[in-house]
Amino acid sequence: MKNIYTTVLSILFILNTIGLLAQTETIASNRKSISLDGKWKYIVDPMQNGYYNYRYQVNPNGFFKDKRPTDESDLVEYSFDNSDQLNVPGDWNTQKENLFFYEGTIWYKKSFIYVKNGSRVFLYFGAVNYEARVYLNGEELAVHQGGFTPFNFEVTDLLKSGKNDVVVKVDNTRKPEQIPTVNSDWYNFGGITRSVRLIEVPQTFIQDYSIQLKKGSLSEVEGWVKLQGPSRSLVKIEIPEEKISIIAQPDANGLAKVTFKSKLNLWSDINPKLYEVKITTKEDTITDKIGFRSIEVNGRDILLNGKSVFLKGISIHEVAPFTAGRVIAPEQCRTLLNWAKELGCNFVRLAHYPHNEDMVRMADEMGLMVWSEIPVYWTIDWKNENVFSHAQKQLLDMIARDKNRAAVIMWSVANETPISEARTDFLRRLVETAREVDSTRLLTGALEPHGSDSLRLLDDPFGQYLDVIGVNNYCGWYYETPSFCSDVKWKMIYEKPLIISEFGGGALQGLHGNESERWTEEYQEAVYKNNIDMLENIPYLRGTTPWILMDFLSARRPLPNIQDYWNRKGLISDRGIKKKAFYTLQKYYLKENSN
Ligand code: GCB
Repeated sequence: MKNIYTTVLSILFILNTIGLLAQTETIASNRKSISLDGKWKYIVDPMQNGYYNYRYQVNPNGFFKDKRPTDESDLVEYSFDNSDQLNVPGDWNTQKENLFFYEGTIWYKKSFIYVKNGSRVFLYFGAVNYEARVYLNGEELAVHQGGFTPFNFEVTDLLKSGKNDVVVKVDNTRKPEQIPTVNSDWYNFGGITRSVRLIEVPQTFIQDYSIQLKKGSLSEVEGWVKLQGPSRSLVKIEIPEEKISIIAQPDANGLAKVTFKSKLNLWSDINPKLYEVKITTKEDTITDKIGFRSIEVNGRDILLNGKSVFLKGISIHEVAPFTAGRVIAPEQCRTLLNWAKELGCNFVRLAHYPHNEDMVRMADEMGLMVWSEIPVYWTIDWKNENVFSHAQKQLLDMIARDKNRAAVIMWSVANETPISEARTDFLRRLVETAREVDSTRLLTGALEPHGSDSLRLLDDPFGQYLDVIGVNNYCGWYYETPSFCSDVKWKMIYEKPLIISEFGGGALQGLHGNESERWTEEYQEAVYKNNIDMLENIPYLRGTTPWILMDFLSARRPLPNIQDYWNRKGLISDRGIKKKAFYTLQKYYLKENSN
């Protein structure tokens, strides 16, 4: 077997040398930690005056120095002390009315007391959208880009016993060379959107681990544990419930490989069994809850633990019910996933970017299989090698965080990207990257069909690299009217499983009329009924994730009194009220259960 850990390291090394990675390698985050969540002071800085001087050169005495006037004549034109506060985690847009449409820089500051105790300490961010420039006690640590993946820095030497200050310059300006780029159909929520923590570890600690069933096997577990630090003591991996206890010897790089056979109770949507897995070294212990399952394709079938499965899914944005903002609490994840369960789902598409870790862990516990994706969305700058590296890094970070979650059965590398040679090459390389670091999951992407309205043809050349073909198709919404859709036929050039990864239409909850009236619940219901008729005529269909569970904010959707900057394609309103189409899809999934 290829040493996947070495592959990850070499990719990270290449990224590092071209200056795209400033943070230390991702560390496993399921550890006790000191939370830095709560109120943070903030300064809105649309001119980036806290970073550049009047000649637009980087100012060595920017806001990160957190200066205070030394006497009454001293000129200091900012003050964290006298500034207002924002909640972390949280987007700024839905916390302050005047920041609703704000895109640009905001400086965050948090003071905290720390007592040094000999541990190594990492400053860990769940996610910051989009660019985070992080300072500790006035020193710049590094810059991180990408709004949905975690990052961390070792701060052992910079931390003081007593009062410490973290300052973060957060910038959510949309730019063509970013992932996503300037154009998307979801809200560009800015801010420190996920938790911030200090993680204390011993001098040599368990930096990361991967423990999963070996590809193609239902009984062989294969994985690795990576130590960081000087000591190379033995590593013990235990699954107490199965009386499994394995000892492994780390190599000079701290990598200990593990394989063992056992008749495990396998994870599935019907039996979401998670085992407590304990990893111990002389100095460190980490425990996790891990499920074991296999996922493969065979011709046009998707096999979960060797048995064909139909993916009854729904697409979900990481938007909280009732608040309109980003998800900030586990209960909000639970509400969303409970709705998916009520709908009859065994599958969720976490669109269009990696959702927070709680969401994925909860899916693991609830028996919901997951499609997880990176925001390679619409029109990316395909020919720019830096953009590719950036997309690749987001993909690697997503996989690094969730590789031990049985629920995640497929990685998606793209959504609705326009066909060209450069784009197909870009996406092919992403697929190859994912396969190198994770051989156990399926690769997918949401493509677009061609052909006529009544015969949808799937021949996108990118399909050749995927295990499962996803396709978005808005019959009855962006083309034709709902009644047209039931007779639409499909032709796909690939002998692979197909998932209709999006269909749907908008409805303002509570607006009623006849089914030809746009924006009524009846119109949306007709879109669902007729599209479901169409689905039932596709023999190689292996799942669907209609668009979308709940209404979500989108600055592209201004229609007054209907949208008011909401995409209304939710089956549930932002106030948690189910629309008629919810029950149409629920009925279809109930029927699929009895088939
Ligand atoms: C799509 C996109 C999704 C949009 C949706 C829509 O095809 O993938 O991000 O929100 O259509 O509502 O138009």
